Amino acid sequence: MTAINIDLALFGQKASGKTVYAAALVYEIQKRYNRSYYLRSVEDYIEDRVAELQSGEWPSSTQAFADDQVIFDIVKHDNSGHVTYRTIDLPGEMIADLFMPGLHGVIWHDGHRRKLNPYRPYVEKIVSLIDKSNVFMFLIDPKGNLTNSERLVFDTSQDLMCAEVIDEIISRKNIDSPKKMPPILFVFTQWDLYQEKFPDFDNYARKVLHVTMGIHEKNLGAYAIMNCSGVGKTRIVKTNNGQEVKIEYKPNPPIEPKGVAETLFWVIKIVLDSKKGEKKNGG
Ligand SMILES: Nc1nc2c(ncn2[C@@H]2O[C@H](COP(=O)(O)OP(=O)(O)OP(=O)(O)O)[C@@H](O)[C@H]2O)c(=O)[nH]1
Ligand SMILES: [Mg+2]
Repeated sequence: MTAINIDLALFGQKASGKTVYAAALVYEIQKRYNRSYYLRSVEDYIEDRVAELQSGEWPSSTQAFADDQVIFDIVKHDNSGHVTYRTIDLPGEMIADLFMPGLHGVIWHDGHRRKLNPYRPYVEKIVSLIDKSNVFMFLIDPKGNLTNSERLVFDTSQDLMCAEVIDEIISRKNIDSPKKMPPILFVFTQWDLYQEKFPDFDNYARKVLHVTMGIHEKNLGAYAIMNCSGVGKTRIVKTNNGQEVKIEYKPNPPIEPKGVAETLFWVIKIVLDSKKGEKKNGG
């Protein structure tokens, strides 16, 4: 049997849905897939977040993570493989600063400026996570692509983050052909809120990722663009602070994650397939 070890890097800007995705995945493994998988070294805070979602509340924003924090390991019962999820927190401003072209170009490409504060610690974390990982996942917040009037705009910062990180993967891992490219998964979160607005998901997603796809589609090996919802359904909560009525969407327990475990299964399948391919080619 081929054993696989996957080190998965989870990239996503602040509020892109990393914590909800991680909590929903933990919930799915424990509830629905516990015959095939178990969890190892789950951070306590993730299990607390599952409870929070089940009580109808969103997790509070995660405090800055330590370096390359392991969120959890997912292990197959037959020990044929395991997947380690790691992430880092990237504030929205940091993503904009590092990856968006400014007056003096893109900081990410500027060997001198990326060594200066406040960029340096983030650059170091990103680079170290790239070096450690053999599968990459980008979580994309669809909200970033809507104007106040709810029209689709292009959130260049998330798109450029993907493009630049992929660029860095190619150069740091000396990738000279799509065959050697690690698997990459783009996942749009919170899809319960957006599915009706964008019924043609593929078309929507490619518009949002137009820079990344324009530059890198030819360089990518195995990749997929998916969507998920960590909670499946929400309820509307109206709060009245005396002056205005605020409308919010909150989880509507029990949660029913959609498309979450599928991201894990895609990763495992792709890595297994590529192992089989290597074997066939005598590698
Ligand atoms: N409707 C809906 N909203 C979601 C879902 N997942 C996340 N959200 C919304 O997005 C917000 C941010 O989600 P988090 O999981 O906390 O995002 P994060 O990337 O961990 O954010 P930080 O910890 O601040 O970096 C939540 O408070 C919800 O408002 C989902 O599945 N459905
Ligand atoms: Mg979080």
